[in-house]
Amino acid sequence: MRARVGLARAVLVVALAAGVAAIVSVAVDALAAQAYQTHGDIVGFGPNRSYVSIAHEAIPGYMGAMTMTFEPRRPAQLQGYEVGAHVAFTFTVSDDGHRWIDQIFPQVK
Ligand SMILES: [Cu+2]
Repeated sequence: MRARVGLARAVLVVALAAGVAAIVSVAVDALAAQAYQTHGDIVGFGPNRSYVSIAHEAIPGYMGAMTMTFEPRRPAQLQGYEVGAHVAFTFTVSDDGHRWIDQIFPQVK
């Protein structure tokens, strides 16, 4: 009987530790997804605006100025913009390398 209680306690401790480990793992994933902000000029769109190509300014901690593509989280984010528009935006780089636009705003040059 005493051994049973000990085993039950051990199982509980292991289950709690696994739960804590799962929570810590989720928190670390959230930290790993890096968010950045910059601005630039729209130079093109992918089919059905599945992505936008932006000539962006330097992004401190990430890269220098260049032209590259970003994907909208929602199609509506890219509505109303034309090639040549100047935009300010924030984006998150996911573990698999996708650059997701979090927020995008028109900017006056
Ligand atoms: Cu770039």
